[in-house]
Amino acid sequence: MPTYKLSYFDMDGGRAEPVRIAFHCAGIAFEDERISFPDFGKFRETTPFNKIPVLEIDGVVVTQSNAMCQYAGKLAGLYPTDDLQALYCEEVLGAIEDMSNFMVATFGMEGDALKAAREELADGWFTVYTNGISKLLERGGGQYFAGNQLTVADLKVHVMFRMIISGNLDHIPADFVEKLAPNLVEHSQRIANEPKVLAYYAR
Ligand SMILES: N[C@@H](CCC(=O)N[C@@H](CS)C(=O)NCC(=O)O)C(=O)O
Repeated sequence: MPTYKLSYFDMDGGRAEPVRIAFHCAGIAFEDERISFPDFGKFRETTPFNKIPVLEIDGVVVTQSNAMCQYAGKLAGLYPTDDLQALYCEEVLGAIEDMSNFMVATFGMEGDALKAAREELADGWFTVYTNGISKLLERGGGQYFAGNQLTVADLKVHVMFRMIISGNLDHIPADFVEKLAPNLVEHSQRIANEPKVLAYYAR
């Protein structure tokens, strides 16, 4: 069994969280290195693209959270074996990456500039992507995004949308998702109550 070390911010969310959950579901022990925000400046210089997460497998560093999702998802049985369903799964992972990038562009802003940027985000790209991801859930049958099973796509969507639904993203109304896509609110609650997800957070 290889040794795994996953390095990311010290938060139960973001790009590494679906990978952590998938490793846990696979029953794979990994070093869950949590980087504090003050330490990130130095740590990033040690990474290939100055970004996290990074995953070390037997000491060899790999990057790109969606690739990690696919890898850990396959080990955990949380990735479709059918090629078309795998394509659907990847599509969702990529769409959430796009959303992350739109959101991160507003980080570091303050005051009126933050308010204006977040309102533009809510009216613009977040509306487009929330509607689009809602339709992808319908395409999947309404319960899961791909293969009629829990996959890393559900985990990645859940991690993103539970944050938006929580209302903790300043200037994005807590009912933003409910108004546009109630099926994504139901999905988020359902994924939070999946036995595998409950077991991860109860660990
Ligand atoms: N495509 C990369 C993006 C990684 C990424 O942007 N990570 C953020 C944290 S979630 C980061 O390290 N940002 C630092 C920066 O852009 O300066 C992936 O999916 O892993």
